[in-house]
Amino acid sequence: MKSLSIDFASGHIFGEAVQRAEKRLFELANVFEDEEARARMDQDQIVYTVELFLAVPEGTEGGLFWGSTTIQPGRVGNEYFMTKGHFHAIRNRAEYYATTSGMGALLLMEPLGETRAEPMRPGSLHYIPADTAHRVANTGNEPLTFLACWPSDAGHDYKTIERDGFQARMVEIDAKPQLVQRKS
Ligand code: S6P
Ligand code: ZN
Repeated sequence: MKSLSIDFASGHIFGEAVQRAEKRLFELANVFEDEEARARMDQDQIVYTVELFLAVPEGTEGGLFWGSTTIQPGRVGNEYFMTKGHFHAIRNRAEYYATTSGMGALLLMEPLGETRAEPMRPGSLHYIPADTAHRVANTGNEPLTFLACWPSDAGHDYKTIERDGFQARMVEIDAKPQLVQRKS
């Protein structure tokens, strides 16, 4: 196998086969509650970066993928910068997240919408069960980096989240991160 390494201090992964993708504000239309605030911000601003090592072709049964995500500190209105969030396309595929630096919250949403948050801090390890949508918010003042490992056939269903959103959002209230449930 070609060389592949992790710097555990920073959480970044390195190697010829590592792919890198950036998500900028213009790619996150309608993700945050305050869409007008997002539209007024610098659209080229990077919200998060993903480094990926796909050991086998996507969709292969029985393999594992490895990734590292860094979310910049920032907010859209009072809502913290966060990932788009997704269910896995094959719903019964689980995943691990492990935080290397920064402070954040892992939002976990069950199929009927029940949403909880697990605090992320350096060293925190998170098991994302099957059938659970996941999204991470950076609630701190520095970049938040976490490692991820998931099955190579899991796939991503972004459409359900684009349509329905999460039932709760991580927002800053009185200078503190709080999980606010959507009024239904
Ligand atoms: C993949 C895994 C992560 C995310 C990444 C970005 O299953 O959960 O690598 O892809 O954190 O989040 P998102 O929601 O934009 O894919
Ligand atoms: Zn995932």
